Amino acid sequence: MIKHAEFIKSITDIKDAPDTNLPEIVLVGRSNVGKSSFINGIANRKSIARVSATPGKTITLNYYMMDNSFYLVDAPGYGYARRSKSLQQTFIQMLLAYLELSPNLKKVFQFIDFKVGPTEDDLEMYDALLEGGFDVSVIVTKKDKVKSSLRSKHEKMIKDKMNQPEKIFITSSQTKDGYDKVYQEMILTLE
Ligand SMILES: Nc1nc2c(ncn2[C@@H]2O[C@H](COP(=O)(O)OP(=O)(O)OP(=O)(O)O)[C@@H](O)[C@H]2O)c(=O)[nH]1
Ligand SMILES: [Mg+2]
Repeated sequence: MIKHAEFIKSITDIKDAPDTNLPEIVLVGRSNVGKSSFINGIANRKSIARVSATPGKTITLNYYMMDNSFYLVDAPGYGYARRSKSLQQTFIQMLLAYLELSPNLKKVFQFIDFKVGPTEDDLEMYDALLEGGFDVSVIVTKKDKVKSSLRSKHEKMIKDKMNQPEKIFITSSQTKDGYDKVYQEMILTLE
């Protein structure tokens, strides 16, 4: 697991990205799906990344350096209805610019809520990422919120809607379920 995590910087313009050439993994998903919580969980830190019960907490691209060897990049979520259309557009543009212009981007983690399942926005983003040729892993969050008797049904529903993703991890930031496997997947990025 991650031994050392360090917050490096927040940016809104991709030209301000760190110039250290370390590989990057970006976290993409709906507001409130649990992207920032995932960073805290995998880094074993209570609040290196800011988390909130209110959607819309993350509003910049935030670089976290893991074990001095790669970055996790936290991004603002999409699909937060109470945000103005123009602000939602601003965040989407920022993410798209990042995806297009980051030479060290190695992998995209697409986040999906286990209880909610993939939304229209999620499926649109996921398809666009595959279309764009990105290496995408699906990180399903909040496993603990679904009763164990319903979990296999939810898992099947998500896999069916997403057309059987090649790489999919069912996780919980509460119990750390699935984190070992996601960590292994992150390590592959460095090879
Ligand atoms: N029960 C449970 N709650 C979770 C889990 N992951 C995240 N949460 C909760 O979900 C809420 C949103 O989490 P965040 O990590 O802030 O979500 P985000 O995707 O970063 O949201 P934005 O910054 O708005 O894009 C918080 O109240 C978290 O505590 C999980 O695995 N289980
Ligand atoms: Mg966040």
